[in-house]
Amino acid sequence: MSGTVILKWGGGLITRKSNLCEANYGVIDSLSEICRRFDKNLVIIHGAGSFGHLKAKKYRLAEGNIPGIDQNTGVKEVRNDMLELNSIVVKSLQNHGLSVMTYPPHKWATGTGPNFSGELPVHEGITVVYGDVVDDSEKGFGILSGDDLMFRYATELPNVKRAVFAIGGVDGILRVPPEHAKPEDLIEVWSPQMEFEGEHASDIDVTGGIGLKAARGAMIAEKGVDVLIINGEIPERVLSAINGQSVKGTRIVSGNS
Ligand code: IP8
Repeated sequence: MSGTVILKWGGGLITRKSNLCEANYGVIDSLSEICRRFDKNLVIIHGAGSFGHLKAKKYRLAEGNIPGIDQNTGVKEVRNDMLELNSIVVKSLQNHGLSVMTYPPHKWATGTGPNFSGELPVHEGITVVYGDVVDDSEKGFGILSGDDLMFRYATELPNVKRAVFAIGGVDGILRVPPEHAKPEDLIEVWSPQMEFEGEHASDIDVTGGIGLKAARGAMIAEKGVDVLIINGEIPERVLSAINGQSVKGTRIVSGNS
């Protein structure tokens, strides 16, 4: 097994985003089946979807500690809900016969954004980490997005073959919001100079939606790693993408290419 692929399972893909703590078991199992058919090391970074964003929003956790508001319950609940989603993901991978180790970020990472602190844990086989509520020396706590973990794993592990963001509901980055998009609105190659009207469900999401994926994708591409955003609801696309075969989706190139 030479090389590692870094794969995001988007929160909107593996959960039903507007229903609190509802996992999409069918999608999770189909992604696990794809991982079973893959012969390199994998780092899977899963998002939060309805196990993280709804309560994080309610308790304003992305803003850190707000004097006068009791956010402790929120921090505990979201950490527990994320552990539950994580265990659904890990069990599904294990049921497919895979060797998996998971490392909850609130136990090893501090700070938010791409420069968070902490040594990236890795397992020979499948490593699983996820977007989480982490401690922060200035704000008390904050939300570390899986997209920031993608950046660090893709650029700091040795011999990374590519980084793939598998998302729900769309084929990649679209020129217009998904509800207005036609097939020709898929941007096949995106660089940071290009504008798009990506949807960011800010009523639900406390991190950055597709815009954050595009931004972190460009930072990864800048370091010479191939980056793709694809529709994770179509399992064969995920397999082609992680194998480096041509696939429908958006390839991200750095601003310098
Ligand atoms: O869905 C967010 O992670 P993301 C983590 O990868 C929480 O941005 C707890 C909302």
